Amino acid sequence: MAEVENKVGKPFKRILLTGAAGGLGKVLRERIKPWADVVRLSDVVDMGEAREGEEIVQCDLADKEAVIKLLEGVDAVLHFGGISTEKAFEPIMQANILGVANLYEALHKAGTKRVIFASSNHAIGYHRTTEVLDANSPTRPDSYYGLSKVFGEQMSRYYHDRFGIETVCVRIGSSFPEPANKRMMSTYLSYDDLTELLRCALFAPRVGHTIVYGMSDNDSVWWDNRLVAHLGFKPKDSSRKFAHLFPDTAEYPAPDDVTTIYQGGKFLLDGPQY
Ligand code: NAI
Ligand code: 15L
Repeated sequence: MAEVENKVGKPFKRILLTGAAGGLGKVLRERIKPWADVVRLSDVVDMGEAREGEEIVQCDLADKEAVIKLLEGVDAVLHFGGISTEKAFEPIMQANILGVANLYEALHKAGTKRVIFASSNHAIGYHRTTEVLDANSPTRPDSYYGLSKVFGEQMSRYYHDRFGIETVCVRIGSSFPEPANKRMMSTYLSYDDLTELLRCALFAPRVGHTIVYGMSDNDSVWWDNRLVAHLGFKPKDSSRKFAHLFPDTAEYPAPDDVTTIYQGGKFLLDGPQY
């Protein structure tokens, strides 16, 4: 932390948020402002005018020269940009694989030392819902999208081993205003808990290369964060207050439905069809 701490102002001089025009980017835009003198917001789409304490840089993550410029003067990164659902391999390769490779090369050039990578539960989506996973469980992607998140996790591990860049990979469950289905009762991550997890990941003195599951304090869990106590993350919310929305019925969940057998849910069905 010593090398990224700005002694006179807020903890960081400049934080970069990629994917700033997306669902979570919009949620985080104001919430992360107390952490840095300047928040640089980036996305491939237009984001309009910068507000106070912001810089806006429109940039395609697949454009290496643009990403190198994007990282100039950045102390820490919240990497939320990229394709966030299952698509054909080509666009995923551009945004999530080439995009992450460009990001880490640029981080190294810029001397940036701390990254929070928005990974996904779909990196482990082919594990069964009867299992409980921790940070050491093998990855089992459920889609090209999940595979690209595994790539991002491994890219960040490599850059930590090679150059000492620290990354916290957050395998986000389902971060929305409320669970949209029964599955999300297990994977729900409230916006407040997401923000707190990012704060912990940014400010923990040493994180090395950490993998953490992004979930609230839900009752039915598939993931165990005890190996990452060094982050100090204690979720305050729970999906339990939404339980009335999804009563168990004889029809649902159907026991032979793959979307209830595997943790990745319907992403399993969205992958390549031959
Ligand atoms: P989103 O799809 O709303 O936002 C992603 C943003 O990335 C979009 O604004 C999009 O324009 C931008 N983007 C796409 N391709 C790009 C490129 N080539 N260059 C630059 N920007 C590009 O997704 P959301 O929900 O905000 O998620 C943010 C991140 O968190 C994503 O990386 C997603 O995979 C991850 N995540 C989100 C979860 C959730 O529950 N919302 C769950 C698990 C992971
Ligand atoms: C994700 O990785 C997606 O980005 C998000 O849109 C949700 O589908 C989430 O996973 C989920 O599994 O609910």
